[in-house]
Amino acid sequence: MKKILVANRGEIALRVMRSAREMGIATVAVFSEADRHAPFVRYADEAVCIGPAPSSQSYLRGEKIIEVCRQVGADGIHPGYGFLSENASFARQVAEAGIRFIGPSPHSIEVMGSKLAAKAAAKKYGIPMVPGTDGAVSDPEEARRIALEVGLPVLIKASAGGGGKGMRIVERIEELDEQMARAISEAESAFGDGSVFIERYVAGPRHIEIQVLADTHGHTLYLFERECSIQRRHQKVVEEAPSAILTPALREAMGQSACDVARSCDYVGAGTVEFLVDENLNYYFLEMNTRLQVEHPVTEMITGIDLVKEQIRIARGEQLSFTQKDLKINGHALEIRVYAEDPDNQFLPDIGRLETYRRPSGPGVRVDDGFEEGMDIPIYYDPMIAKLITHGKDREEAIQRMVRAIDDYQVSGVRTTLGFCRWAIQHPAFTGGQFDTHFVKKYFTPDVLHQSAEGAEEVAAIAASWAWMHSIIKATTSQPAGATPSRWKANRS
Ligand code: MV4
Repeated sequence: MKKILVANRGEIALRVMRSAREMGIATVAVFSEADRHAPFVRYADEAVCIGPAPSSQSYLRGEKIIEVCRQVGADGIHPGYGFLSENASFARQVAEAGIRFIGPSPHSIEVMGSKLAAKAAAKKYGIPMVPGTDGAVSDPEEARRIALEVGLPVLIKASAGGGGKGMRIVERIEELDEQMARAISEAESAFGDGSVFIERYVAGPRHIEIQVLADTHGHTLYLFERECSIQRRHQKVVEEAPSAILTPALREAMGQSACDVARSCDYVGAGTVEFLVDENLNYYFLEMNTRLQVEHPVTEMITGIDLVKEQIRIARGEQLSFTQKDLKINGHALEIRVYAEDPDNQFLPDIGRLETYRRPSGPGVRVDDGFEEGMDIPIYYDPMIAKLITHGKDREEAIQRMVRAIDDYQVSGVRTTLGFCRWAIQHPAFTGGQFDTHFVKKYFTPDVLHQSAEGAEEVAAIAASWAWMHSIIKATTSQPAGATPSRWKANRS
């Protein structure tokens, strides 16, 4: 592979190109009109505009992207995450055009894209799964029998869903018929596939996922876990590796299960197997994501492995250069997602211009971002500004380092989730490792961001400066210049 086209934008496009460049591989960016001045476009060796801002007219145009590959002579495509990354027919078209798709086969994407097909494949390997139906359910009598057998509450899930889309909880048996009918019609209109299945509802679970790598020579191994329980409406907020609750034995069992899930669909490349873990440390297979994930950096920090380079090596047909025994966990890593969202206003996107944008740095701090000071955050895409990652010798150091890095981050012009993340990682439930997927729902209200000791100090300082300004205004009846407190400070807590 001599030239890779990155079919994505923002931080992940930049992150992929950096690894390609270190391997002596040329890079090609494709970009929309909204991203003309983005860092990833400038960083690439070549860049081609593929259409207007909306994704449907740019980043989702598979045929156009393959045509660009032909024009520039690219022999590989890295899809990043989102957009075309889990589109089996795109992966197939790429292969048919004689270009390497840096990812798994269309078959693997298809199997894992259907939750029912994924469960059927995993079942053959004896992977632990939540009790429930094996296949799609549409008959109300059968649904009733299963619900009573596994025990209420149950969850109705769409086979074509994922990431929480199309899920319905049923607490009482009288609600089952109606919820089934709704789930089926919703799945039909959202995914064009009305297949749903039923599982017992696991209350208060942790969401732990395992990173796997598989080469084309039959080697499959796991790069430990990522704890992703701190999420808000299925959007991850904080990710960490390793998880504070796994024992070495459980880690190994889950790792083996994850490798078996990968084998069950003949997986090749980097993938992630998601599990639920209940309060008794039972684990259950949920789904497999057949792409590089947003939170992959925490795995890179604790293993020292560059996952993008491994993806590229695997796509070139090389053998993995290490074995399971070679892999060790080194220290602890945290990632927070910095979104241009307003925690005071139901996390609505707060798009606008990054008036001030200064990254933290120093020992153990990594920032994966795709913006620069003065840039506008486009309304067309996900409002993630950056991923802030810290690494330390242990969990406590990683957390302290993250607090420091958040405090060193200077952003103004848009509201961000920095203060929200700062609150989350300092919460006693988080520092004590006692949390589940309901953490944000349980503990967060906007006022928690306005009552910290430091916040109180800032309010006092601002009040004092106002009093001082007033005394000047009274004395001189003229406006003082430059006395407005900087907005990044105001945004911080
Ligand atoms: C569940 C569950 C409880 N019991 N399945 C949500 C995303 C999708 N991957 C599966 N999800 C869940 N499946 C059973 N049988 C709870 C969730 C769930 C969840 C899972 C992972 C991370 C966050 C979550 C938030 C709410 C619900």
